[in-house]
Amino acid sequence: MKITDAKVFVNSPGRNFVTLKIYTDEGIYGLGDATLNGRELSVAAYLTEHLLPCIIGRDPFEIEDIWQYGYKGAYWRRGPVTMSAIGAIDVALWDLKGKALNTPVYNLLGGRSRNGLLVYTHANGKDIAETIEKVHAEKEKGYRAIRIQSGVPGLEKIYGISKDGKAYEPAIRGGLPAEETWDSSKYLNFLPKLAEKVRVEFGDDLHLLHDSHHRLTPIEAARLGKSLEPYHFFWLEDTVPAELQEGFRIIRQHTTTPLAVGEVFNTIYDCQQLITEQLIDYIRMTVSHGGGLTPMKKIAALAELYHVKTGCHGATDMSPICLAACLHLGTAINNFGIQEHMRHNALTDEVFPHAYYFEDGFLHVGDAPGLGVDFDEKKAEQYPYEKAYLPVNRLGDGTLFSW
Ligand code: CS2
Ligand code: MG
Repeated sequence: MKITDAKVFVNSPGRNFVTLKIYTDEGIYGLGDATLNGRELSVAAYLTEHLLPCIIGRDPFEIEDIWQYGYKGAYWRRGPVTMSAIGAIDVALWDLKGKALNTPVYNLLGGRSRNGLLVYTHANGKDIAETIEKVHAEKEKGYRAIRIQSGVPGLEKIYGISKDGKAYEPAIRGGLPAEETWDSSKYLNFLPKLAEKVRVEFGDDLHLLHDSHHRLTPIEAARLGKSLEPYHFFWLEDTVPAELQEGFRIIRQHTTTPLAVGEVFNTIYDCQQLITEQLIDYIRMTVSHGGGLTPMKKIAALAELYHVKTGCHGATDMSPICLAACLHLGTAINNFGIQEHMRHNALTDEVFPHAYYFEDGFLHVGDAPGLGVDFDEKKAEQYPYEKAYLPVNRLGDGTLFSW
């Protein structure tokens, strides 16, 4: 079998997505997700201008070699744009191979290790009362694990909370990045109050998660982790930007609250120390931004040696192709932890019909050959791409801060 063509589709069925389709001389095609929220056109260009010409004529079964070619062949390595481009090709080739062999991708990764994958969804409220309402609503849908985010008194806009009551979508269309403000002390004083109220309302069995979205120092994260211990969170996510991996030693020294990090990582080098020093409990890297299934199965294998489980990022700014790839990985590996399931809207699901399904708090990957996702090009092209920026964040005195 030979790769005969490859096309990149940039459009906006529900939100901006970049989709890669790789064609072969046997009529089978593979799909990859090349979406990088706020930087979509960079990945599209990296694919069309640089990588895709190099794979035409290649045998699509040579997945490892094609991955190494993408990673080492450019001389310049790593980074979210590069790794999302390589990841899209990699996932498309796994999809292709599964279809050619008429088997689901998880069978190519070691076979089924579990029936369903525990998932968590989001409950975002402008205040504690609304957050509790949203938790009730998500629990009603069958979720056993729910991420809670709330407005913080005194902070006008904050990550995770949409103003208009719709599902939270951080990428804002038109114009330049919106500016949000932050105050860590208000946040640190408030969060334990939210946690206590939610735990009292829902009891001990519901898994609670929270995302600090890269905004704390290690000692602030240590304080927050300690303050949440009475409410036994499933995890506290992205407490500290993790370029300084050893910074997590400070958090670890002070708290038993489990730590998750890594949705902005794109290679094993971003998390090697965090894993081998057991500074985290869950690695949040997702398949599309992490360079594809080829590296992600290696990262999961390393993590398994150090009691670290997977907790793949699965927000709506990754397409159903990426979510399906995470589900196939999570179905096969032993150290699966939990999968984020921020449900796509109906239009996105229409353009990306898929075999996976939600039932009673778990996502089931289905048994379709390949990834079990398709892409309706005709319908997608009715929704043209419109540039959208993620917000930027400033402290009250104007200091530029992590968003
Ligand atoms: C968040 C994401 O889902 C999460 O854990 O961190 O929603 C993140 O803000 C977006 O993926 C950014 O594009
Ligand atoms: Mg996050």
